[in-house]
Amino acid sequence: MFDNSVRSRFIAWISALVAVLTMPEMNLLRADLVVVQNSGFENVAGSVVFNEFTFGPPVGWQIYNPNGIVVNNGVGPQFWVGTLRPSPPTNFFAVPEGQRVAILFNEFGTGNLGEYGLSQTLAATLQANTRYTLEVDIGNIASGTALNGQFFNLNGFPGYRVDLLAGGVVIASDNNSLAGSIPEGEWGASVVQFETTASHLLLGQALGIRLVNLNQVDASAPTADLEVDFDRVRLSATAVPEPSSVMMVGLVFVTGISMRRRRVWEQ
Ligand SMILES: [Ca+2]
Ligand SMILES: [Ca+2]
Repeated sequence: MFDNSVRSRFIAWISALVAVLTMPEMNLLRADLVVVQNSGFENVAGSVVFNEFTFGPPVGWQIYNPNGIVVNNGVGPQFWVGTLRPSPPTNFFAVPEGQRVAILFNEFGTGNLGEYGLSQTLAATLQANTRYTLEVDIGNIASGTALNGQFFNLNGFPGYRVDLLAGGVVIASDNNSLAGSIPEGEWGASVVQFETTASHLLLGQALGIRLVNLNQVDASAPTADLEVDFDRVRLSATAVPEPSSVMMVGLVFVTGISMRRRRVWEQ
């Protein structure tokens, strides 16, 4: 059993350890936000504006179109990539950030033709000994009538994926983990985490983010249009101590404790 004196010293050592680990000079356990351009999709310069919608990729983002199905010209199968300025409670009960959200929309009859989405390559590069946390709000849009009077059946949810990339290679994903848990008209929080050690093949390569509509027909709503919405993209990087740093701090810690205990016993 520690007496009060030892307990107070123990607490002092724990406090000192925490202070050391969080010192800026040590660059340990400190989360830095990584710059994501237009992370809330409010900047739609250059897009086609139609009432509450804009069509075309929001500033800073590119259309991800691996199956060649996104045309965005109003002709043929309709796949619309752009933004929506909802008027709650129509479509959504709330907007996570600002006024606009990103939309990945395709009409009934074009489901199951493959995935598509938005992507962005960041200025930041993959760093060693770093924990990355990518957070995105995922929206399950509810059916509603647009300002032009057109009703959209948006029942169900076609599935989503959020990818974190380095050098164009996916290094971590949230593959539709929130499916079935976001009610119509509401938002869920997607989290993707990835941690590097001292070495990784893609260190120094540009980081990237990809937001995907899986475009899967929902069996509970087989005649609905298919849409996933996104907002509030955040990426943080936290330096994690190298094992050698941890061992050094731990050694100092244990040595300090044992010296303190020996002094107490010698009293
Ligand atoms: Ca927004
Ligand atoms: Ca829906």
